[in-house]
Amino acid sequence: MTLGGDLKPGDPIVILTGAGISKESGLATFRDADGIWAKVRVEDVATPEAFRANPVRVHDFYNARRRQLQEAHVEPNAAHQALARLEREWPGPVLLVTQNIDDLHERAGSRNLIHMHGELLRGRCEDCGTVHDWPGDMSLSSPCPACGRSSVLRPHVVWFGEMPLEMDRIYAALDNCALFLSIGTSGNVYPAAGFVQEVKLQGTGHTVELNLEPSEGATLFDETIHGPATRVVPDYVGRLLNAHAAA
Ligand code: BJW
Repeated sequence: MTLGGDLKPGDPIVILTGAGISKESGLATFRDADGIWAKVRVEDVATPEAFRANPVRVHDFYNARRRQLQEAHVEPNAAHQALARLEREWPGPVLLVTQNIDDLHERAGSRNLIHMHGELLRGRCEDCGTVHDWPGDMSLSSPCPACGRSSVLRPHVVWFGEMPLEMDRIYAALDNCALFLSIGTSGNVYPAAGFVQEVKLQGTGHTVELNLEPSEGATLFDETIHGPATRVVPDYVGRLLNAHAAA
């Protein structure tokens, strides 16, 4: 078997990324010992119930993360850049599905990208449904730019119990892909954690995990590569492009 299974130039590739890919850019993961959930409780900030009960606390949590994301030292790293390179140079479709709400993939140059858990730099009006770019702080007194009402804006993110975004497009791509890469995710949160099984059940894709350590679902993958994303992702992408350029 060649690198990437029986992958041929032009075959479709789907990549799933999680918080681990942005860790070396200075953004915390969720479930590591120094992660976000070690400092705040999920049920206080990442459910619709938490937002209804205490919108100020939830806005404060996302405002702080929005400010941090725009600090000068937070930049795409070599792993984000390698995935953008893969999209540019692979002679077939490459769909990048990220659970991350940061914008580091876009900044690195990825274009065929789905933010299945939403985007930190956007806000959504719960009244008129309009989604707006929102780089600054958000509060109860921020009026919706479309309908003008206050106390209706929320972060454009997917909380527990809510439906992730663009699932039909994601499942169609998973069912048709020849290679599925899962990068920097612990495999704790569904539906993303079930994507590897979807590829195995519905499709014929070769599945590879690239993560710092074995994830919850590591044994479900055909191949696992463990190490920091800034090392293992550029290395894997380089080998994949070289192998198929030489083929
Ligand atoms: C490195 C590294 C380095 C570190 N290099 N790697 C019971 C059973 C099954 C499911 C459920 C259940 N009860 C409820 C559910 C559903 C629920 C769920 O999954 N709960 C589980 C906790 C059990 N899911 C939902 O509610 C979702 N909606 C849903 O299911 O709708 C119904 C539906 C069903 C079927 C189809 C379609 C729809 C919504 C989930 C929303 C998640 N939201 C959050 C927060 C919002 C965004 C934000 O604030 O940022 O999204 S939670 C948080 O976890 C965030 C992340 O995107 C998500 C995943 O985390 P991720 O990315 O995996 O991070 P970590 O920290 O967990 O892992 C990082 C990894 O990186 C680690 O492995 C490290 O080792 C590694 N790493 N440094 C490489 N340098």
